[in-house]
Amino acid sequence: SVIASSQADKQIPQDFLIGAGTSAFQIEGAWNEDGKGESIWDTFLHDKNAQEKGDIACDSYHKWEEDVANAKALGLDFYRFSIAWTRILPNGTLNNINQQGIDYYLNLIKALKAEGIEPMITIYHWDMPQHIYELGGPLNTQFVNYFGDFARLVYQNYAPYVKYWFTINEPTLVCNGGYGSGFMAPGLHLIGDGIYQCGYVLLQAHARAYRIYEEEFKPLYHGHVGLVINFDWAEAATDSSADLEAQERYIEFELGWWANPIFLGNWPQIMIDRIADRSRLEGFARSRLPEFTEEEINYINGTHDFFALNTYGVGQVEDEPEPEIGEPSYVSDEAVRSVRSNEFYYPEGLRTSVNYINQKYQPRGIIITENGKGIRQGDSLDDQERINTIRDFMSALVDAAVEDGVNVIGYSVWSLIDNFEWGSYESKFGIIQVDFESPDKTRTWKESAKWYQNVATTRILDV
Ligand code: GBH
Repeated sequence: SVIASSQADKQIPQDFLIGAGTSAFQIEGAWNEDGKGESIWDTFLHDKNAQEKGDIACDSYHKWEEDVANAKALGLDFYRFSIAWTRILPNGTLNNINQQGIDYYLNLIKALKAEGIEPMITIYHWDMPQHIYELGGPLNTQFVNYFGDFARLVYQNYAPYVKYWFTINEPTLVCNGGYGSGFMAPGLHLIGDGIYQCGYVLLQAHARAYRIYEEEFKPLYHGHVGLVINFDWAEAATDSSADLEAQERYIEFELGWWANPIFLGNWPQIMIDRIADRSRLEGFARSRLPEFTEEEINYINGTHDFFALNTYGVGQVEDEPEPEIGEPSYVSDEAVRSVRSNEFYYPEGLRTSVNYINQKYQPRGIIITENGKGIRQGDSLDDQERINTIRDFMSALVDAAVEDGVNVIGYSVWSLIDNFEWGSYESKFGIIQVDFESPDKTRTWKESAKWYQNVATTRILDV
């Protein structure tokens, strides 16, 4: 406001980067144009003849210049987007390189740089080539080679322009969503074992992409590489020892599953022990959680230049009495109950979360790569609820940076524009509205976009 800023206003540190994110499958459309191959998300939605597909989405394949113009007008420091593997390698392998796909991202990157916006690239945001899936996807350790080849090609083309690289977005969603509970592509239900094999391979794939950059590109370009982990902090429902232990299991199964091998060297002992014990009681010959060799541990350990966190809320957990031996499942291995309460809105929990991560993993820096608000019904241009969420989480993050001295690299809102929310267009996350009914997918700023622009340009948070 024009009136002097209130005492509660928070100054955002000068080196704290402010950005917005999207992913290829969620915005690009053009699913079969200019030589693009099929991904598991194309086939998953086509096969079940889904009503809402990603074939056109926001049509950003054609409208990317408008997206860049919006990012510029918002005053963003960076824009995080992903590369569609099938656009540059139609069958996922190096024997068929699609120059038109390479050029698409090169144009996007150069346009961003020309506007002074830092491009940040997610190498893999879930749209696996169908062919790679048919070869076993992340259930086959060959995936590590294919992913490494793809990552190297991406670096070869874009490394001169890009300083922040994310190898894989949210391995939990890849493995649990795609191979565990199966609500995401490729829709397999292997929640007792496939989910862990997927994790075993993805961690090695991430490490391969990290090591390739470290050895072949870092000496020249000095960029930063890391994995993106999604994790919502949760408080224990009570301070009973049972609930506190449940909180610990929750943290280890959700966060430690990925962060421990990368930052500390192996999976959390509690995961190793619980899955081994339950596997034995279930009659398995060995633990459903694969065992890393010494060599694999050393290869994965240390593959981080920062900690990238996607976070959408703060929850509450309580003890789940030891589940009976029956169907093997990640859910019973974890044995945690989420307390569902609409009254529990506790964005300050992000400050706790970031401090916890900082102390335990000692990353070189922490970046929030995604945070935002999904609104299903009634999302309008007047989206005060979204503004409140973004403001409160940013405020907790700024506190962690300024009050607690955590090295926070920045914050990215999800999402720059409304997009395909992995199954439907119902849940909106954009600060910019997309009219999916209109042939040209008209973009219109919501109130949250105006608010975010103000934050990005004044660097003051009006809490
Ligand atoms: C991320 O998934 C993905 O990286 C991204 O592609 C996706 O679009 C985004 O989150 C939003 O879902 O704000 O209360 O509605 C993480 C899994 C599941 C997290 C749905 C957010 C909704 C929380 N997401 N959840 S709410």
